Amino acid sequence: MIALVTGATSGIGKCTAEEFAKHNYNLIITGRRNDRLQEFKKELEEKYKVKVYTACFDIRKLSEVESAISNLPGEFKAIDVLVNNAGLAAGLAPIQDGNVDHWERMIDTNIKGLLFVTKCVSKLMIERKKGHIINVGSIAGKEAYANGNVYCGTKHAVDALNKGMRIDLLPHNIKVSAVNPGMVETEFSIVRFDGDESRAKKVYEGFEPLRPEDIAETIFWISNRPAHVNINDVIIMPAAQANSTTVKRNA
Ligand code: NDP
Ligand code: 8X3
Repeated sequence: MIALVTGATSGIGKCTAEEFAKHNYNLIITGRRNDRLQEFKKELEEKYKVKVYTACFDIRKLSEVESAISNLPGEFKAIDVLVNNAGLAAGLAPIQDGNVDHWERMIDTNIKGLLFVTKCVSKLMIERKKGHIINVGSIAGKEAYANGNVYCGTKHAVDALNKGMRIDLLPHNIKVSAVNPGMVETEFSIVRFDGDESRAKKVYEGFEPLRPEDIAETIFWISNRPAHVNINDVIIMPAAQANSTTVKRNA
């Protein structure tokens, strides 16, 4: 079995790749930071004795996505599971003060990047009449929160695309599912706040956030249901987080 995980250099994607490796899947790991990909490949191959192919590309660039997928070695073209995980938030500001570069980065990555990868990989799945696409959405794709405007918009788009893909790929025997997490402590907030680690740390202070492993286990569980079962959509939150903005923090 082969799983392709986008954004496997950090956080949820990295843990998801490891979860599949633990269960003996061969892996295609992707991201823009090649040093991390090479190091992770070595670690997975040594620890789990699986085959790992690295594909370093920017999901925002259609030509890079097309060439990465068409250049996959033959044995890695038989992708059973695609995890559309790569994504980011950039900034947190009221709409009128929004930074247009931030908006473009989020729209290009979270929506267009996910679409580019899906278009290329679904064609391979259609040829084999089997496959499973698991989209990483967010609680931000279910509700909007103050200053989250464009990030929430991109994740609402993922929610709609998840439903649309499921319909279009149904005749081809391809399952489509989504996982929508609440707050998970990864590099997400460091990226959102442009490298400001102390601001990022505050996001997760005073309560126990989800760990990337929690999401990885859920993704693997979704991928591993019996053939006649599909998990359409999962919302997974820290026990201390009721919705996007209601968090029970210690005083
Ligand atoms: P991280 O910042 O830890 O990981 C993000 C991953 O996405 C990295 O591997 C990064 O790799 C990759 N990525 C980002 N942009 C690109 C790009 N243009 N091309 C290729 N890869 C890219 O964050 P998380 O693990 O938290 O985020 C993973 C997903 O989970 C995202 O879609 C996020 O929106 C979603 N999510 C996160 C939540 C959280 O609270 N953390 C909650 C809900 C959803 P590289 O930089 O090497 O390219
Ligand atoms: C990330 C969840 O609420 O921190 O998708 O933006 S949130």
